[in-house]
Amino acid sequence: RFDSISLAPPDAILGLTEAFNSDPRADKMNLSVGVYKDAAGVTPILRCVKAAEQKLLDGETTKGYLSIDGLPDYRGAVREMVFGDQVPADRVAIVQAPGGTGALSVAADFLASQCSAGPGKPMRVFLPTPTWANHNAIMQDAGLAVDSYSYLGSDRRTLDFDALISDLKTKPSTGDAVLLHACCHNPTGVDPTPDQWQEIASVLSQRGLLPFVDFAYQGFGDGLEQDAAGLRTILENVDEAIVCSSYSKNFGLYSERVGAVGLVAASAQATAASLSQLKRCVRSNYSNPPRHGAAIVATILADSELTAMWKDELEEMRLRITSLRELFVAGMAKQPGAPDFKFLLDQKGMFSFSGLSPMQVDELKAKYGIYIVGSGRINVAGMNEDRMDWLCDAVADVAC
Ligand code: PLP
Ligand code: TYF
Repeated sequence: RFDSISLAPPDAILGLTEAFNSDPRADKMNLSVGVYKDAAGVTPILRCVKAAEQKLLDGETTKGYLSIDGLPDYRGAVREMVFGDQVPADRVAIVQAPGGTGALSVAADFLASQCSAGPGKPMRVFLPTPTWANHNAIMQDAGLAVDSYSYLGSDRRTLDFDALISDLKTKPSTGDAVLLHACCHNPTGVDPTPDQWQEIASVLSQRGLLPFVDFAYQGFGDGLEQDAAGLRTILENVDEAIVCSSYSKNFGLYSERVGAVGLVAASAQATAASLSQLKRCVRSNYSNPPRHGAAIVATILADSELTAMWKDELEEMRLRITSLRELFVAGMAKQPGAPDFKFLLDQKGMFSFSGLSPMQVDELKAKYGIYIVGSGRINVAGMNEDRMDWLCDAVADVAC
């Protein structure tokens, strides 16, 4: 009966944003949820998106259902962005999904229903420690067994690569999956170097482990192609992979729910069979995906002018985040007795582990209305040039 149901815990990140929204202080600052904010403090609609929407509005003739795997032009564009021409088209299946989260969920359902690590051995998914909190819930809800591998070092600011490799060599069995963040690791901002990707790829290949790649921040690290370099290295070494991509961040389409599952198989036949099973997972879940967000992405990427505009706008967001990192580090360096935050400059994407303790995080919220996730993860993209001195004074007040 419903009256025996207990309250579910709130989402640690989205729950903080609810608290932020109801905080009456005018000078509050949200450094929790991973959304980009411009210098005026708003999450903007990209100009290329507005232009594409105008085109769609003028040209759209039907609201009929999409096919189960989504809009063909969108799927083609995703294949090019994620896989380039590295894998022959007949070995890649792309399924449009509602956001990166929807993609992870479809992929997890697919793995849980179709894959095992041997007769009677359910597949396990190994997640980095730490990882995006939702990973655990999505995998478990799909019925996959979840385990972990080492990622962040005890300094909480660099990769413990020896521990990572040692875990990948010993913990998973052949046929298990290893979840990797393609770039801009959430929540740490710490990514492997090209040499480290090479070694990870070799271990995956030698041990027969499936790369399960979460690609939510393409273009926010070093650039669109550069951010795919780790994935390219993996795909040079293995003949099967599953990649969940999201266009929430790099097209600013958060609420439109645009993502995709990209599956690479060893043969055209295995690809076709896998695609049919991915479609079965979609069908029994939400039948077919929503059109609008995917149509925006497809419209932009089919038009060279809009594509150029998008690349400029994405680059502007990426470079601005880098400059916010620099301003914050420089601002903190001027604070007497403050911890050294230079390590933030080596980290990629929206997030960094700041090293702030849960107590310091609480104090920043109570005293200043600065909202940071309890782990100390900060969304650099929520900072603001004009208020950097104020932010640095506040952080120094709790951290010195
Ligand atoms: N994966 C990671 C690592 C993320 O940070 C996010 C953030 O939202 C997602 C997946 C999900 O993306 P989406 O908002 O497109 O569902
Ligand atoms: O980590 C983040 O902030 C983003 C946004 O349940 C997000 O990935 C956070 C929590 C969540 C869904 C999205």
